[in-house]
Amino acid sequence: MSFFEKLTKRARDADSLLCVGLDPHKAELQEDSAEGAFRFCSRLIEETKDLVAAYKPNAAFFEAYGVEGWGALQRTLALIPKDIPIVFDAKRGDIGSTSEAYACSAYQTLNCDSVTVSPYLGSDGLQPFLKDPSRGAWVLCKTSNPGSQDIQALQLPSGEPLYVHVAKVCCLQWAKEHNNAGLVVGATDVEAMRAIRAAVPDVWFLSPGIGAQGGDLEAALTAGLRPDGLGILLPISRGISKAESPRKAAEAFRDEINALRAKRTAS
Ligand code: OMP
Repeated sequence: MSFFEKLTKRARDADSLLCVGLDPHKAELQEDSAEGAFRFCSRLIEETKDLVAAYKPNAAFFEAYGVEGWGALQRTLALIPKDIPIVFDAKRGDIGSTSEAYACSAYQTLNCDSVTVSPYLGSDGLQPFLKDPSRGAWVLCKTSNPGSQDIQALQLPSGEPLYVHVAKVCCLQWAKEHNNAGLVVGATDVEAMRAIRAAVPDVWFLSPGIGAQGGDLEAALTAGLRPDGLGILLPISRGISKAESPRKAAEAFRDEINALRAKRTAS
């Protein structure tokens, strides 16, 4: 089964486009240690595993605890049920031979289904993440932070913004063989999302920015959902982890997303 078939199946089976982010920020932990990070993630997974389409652990928060942190990441990954796709958020990408090692780490050593990657080193830097159809790469296209305007939005001589070019070249050329590239398109810039959706109508988006970053869920879904009611995975970290009841917060996000999907597919 290809990575995007697995994601589609899980999204349909769970009736969810919600991706819970596993970001053990030091300030949110009961105990500032790798064990504290593991417990934080373990609680989130336990409370939300029937509600999610995917989980997205961000490597940074584990690496911050050194070798014990890496162990906590591996123990966290082992708690995730096999039918739930994992997005390893590590924003990899290097020269081809180094990307081979990064891909081995994400896919073989950690056994994650997908990884976030930068397009900046070009096609040879991305190929190692794309050669196995059962794995997927999420290419940074238009990120959710304010600084995404600095370079990603530059206008090319063709008149199109760089992020539209990245979307087309990565998905329609570099990942053409297995169709296993998705795009990171922040939910905070709906104009960009609309333009990218027009350029690549079928591609899955990973769209952070809802919750702590203040993205507008309805506007994002209107701009980015595919007509089949799929095509966007919405990772939310602090908006869920900081809630008094992460389960209730995750349920509320999932239900709100589904209500908007229903409205959109009915129209
Ligand atoms: P919250 O803002 O707490 O929901 O966290 C967002 C998560 O998504 C963090 O792990 C970020 O590193 C990540 N992220 C973005 O916020 N913006 C992006 O454009 C891309 C990512 C990402 O690749 O996941």
